[in-house]
Amino acid sequence: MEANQKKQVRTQNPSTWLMAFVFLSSISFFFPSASCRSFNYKQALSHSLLYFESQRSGHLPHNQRATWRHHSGLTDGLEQGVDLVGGYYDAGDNVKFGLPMAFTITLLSWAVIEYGDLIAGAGEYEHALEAIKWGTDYFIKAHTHPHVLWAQVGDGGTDHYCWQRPEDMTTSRRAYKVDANNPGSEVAGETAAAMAAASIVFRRTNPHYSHLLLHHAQQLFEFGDKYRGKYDDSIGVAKGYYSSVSGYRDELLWAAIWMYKATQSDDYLNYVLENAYDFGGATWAIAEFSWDIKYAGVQSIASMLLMEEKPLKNKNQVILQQYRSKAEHYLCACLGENNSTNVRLTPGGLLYVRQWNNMQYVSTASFLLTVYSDHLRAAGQRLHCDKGQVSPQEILAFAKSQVDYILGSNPMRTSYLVGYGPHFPLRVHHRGASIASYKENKGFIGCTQGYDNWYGRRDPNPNVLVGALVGGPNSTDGFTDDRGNYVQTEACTYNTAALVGVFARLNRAQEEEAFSDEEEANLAFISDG
Ligand SMILES: *[C@@H]1O[C@H](CO)[C@@H](O)[C@H](O)[C@H]1NC(C)=O
Ligand SMILES: *[C@@H]1O[C@H](CO)[C@@H](O)[C@H](O)[C@H]1NC(C)=O
Ligand SMILES: CC(=O)N[C@H]1CO[C@H](CO)[C@@H](O)[C@@H]1O
Repeated sequence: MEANQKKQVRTQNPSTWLMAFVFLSSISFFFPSASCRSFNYKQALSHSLLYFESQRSGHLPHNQRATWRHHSGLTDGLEQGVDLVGGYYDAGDNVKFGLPMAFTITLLSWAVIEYGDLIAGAGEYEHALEAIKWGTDYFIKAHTHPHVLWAQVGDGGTDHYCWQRPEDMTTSRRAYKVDANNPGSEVAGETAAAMAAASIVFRRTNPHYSHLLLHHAQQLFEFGDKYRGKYDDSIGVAKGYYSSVSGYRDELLWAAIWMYKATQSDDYLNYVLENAYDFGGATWAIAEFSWDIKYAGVQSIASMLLMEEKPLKNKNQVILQQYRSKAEHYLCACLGENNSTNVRLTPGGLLYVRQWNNMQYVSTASFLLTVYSDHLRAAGQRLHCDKGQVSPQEILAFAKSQVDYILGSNPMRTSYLVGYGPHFPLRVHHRGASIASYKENKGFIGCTQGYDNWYGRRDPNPNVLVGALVGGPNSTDGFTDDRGNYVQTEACTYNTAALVGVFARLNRAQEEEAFSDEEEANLAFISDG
């Protein structure tokens, strides 16, 4: 059985995170030249969107492509008299955790906002929208009153006692909520951000739905802001799994900036500006962007507002500039271009923040770097780091180096995206994937029976969890493909969500490169002739 505290749990406060950065003067940053090995980013993109179907809870539709899965969690919320059927299991277990689920949907929506055309160009637009809507449909159900949000179904304690397919679950499906008396500003804020971002995504194709999402987002933001409190004080069972270490001030800024993007209403921008210092948005420089800590995301979006042509008041510019300096700290630290503190790299060149599910930080950093580089390019600007200026092309090249590592350009010569390439993890720590498909074996598999007959087997998982990004290697690029090694072999929805836009962007870059190579070849042919 797994350790009690499954997700990465930290006891440090933000100041020790800063101290925890490791200064590696010996590793000088280099920009990887075009790798001789070429990856199929289009296939990686398709795989990544398929993964969300494997994580679905609820009644599965006819067009379900992850065919080894079946309906599950059909009585979720029943005990509490609320319909909470649907949504996503977050990782290798069968709990529906509201905070990481919402962060996943915010990331997916952001990817579509930035790279929707490129995702469509790769033929994956409908799949991307379906992945988002599976989450937002659930959030609509879970938000039963302006000041009530159901933020978890099931609990890690009873869930981890069992190794069962979601289709067989006999664990507690009790639902937990936040409300005015038991506030939860992180989960209200993140769900508001997710719904606001998704409202932008659906604006053109489904205006009614978009409007509905925005309405929920407005109420949730107001709820999270008016009734302030840490969500894991109200939902104690979230502690030890998704404890909010950074508190809710980052989520409130994050929600407000997404509300601003969705509405263009100055009220929300003013919130971001007025709370810039009290909430740490313009002061914290933290080299981690995750389900817990959103500062780098807020700071990046604030910086992009400065790059737009829309005129801003001088006073606003000054505060946004503070946000921008912190965004740059994050980006430069990832690039190894800050003077004193940088994010560590493994000897093989992978960003390394911490042991447990390190890939989540790699994928979010790759996404922020990619988006930022494109906004810089559009504005004709460069990134200013202590060690010098970095061009948008160089930033994208670094993001590419991280993605190429993920897809197989690494010392283990394995892909960490399941189902991609000739070698990938075969024993992903995942209940459903590691037990025979319900479609093939409908016999009930009990709580401990799953441990006895399936968990400990050396065999590969019977179901390939295509598109899942696992926790990944350790600080020296080592990786052990063992189901019990959940620190490395468990995948989470937010790991993959951050890569969707990056795959689409790299696929476009590759197409452009192929096109210019072809042109060159044609020119050579003409001159030869
Ligand atoms: C960074 O370090 C270099 C070399 O020590 C120095 O010249 C430069 O002024 C420093 N930049 C900042 C912003 O501290
Ligand atoms: C990383 O993993 C490899 C192989 O599993 C192991 O040999 C190595 O000692 C590990 N490194 C660290 C720093 O734990
Ligand atoms: C450009 C930049 O933000 N540099 C940062 C480098 O790291 C130091 C120490 O953490 C920060 O104070 C700087 O702001």
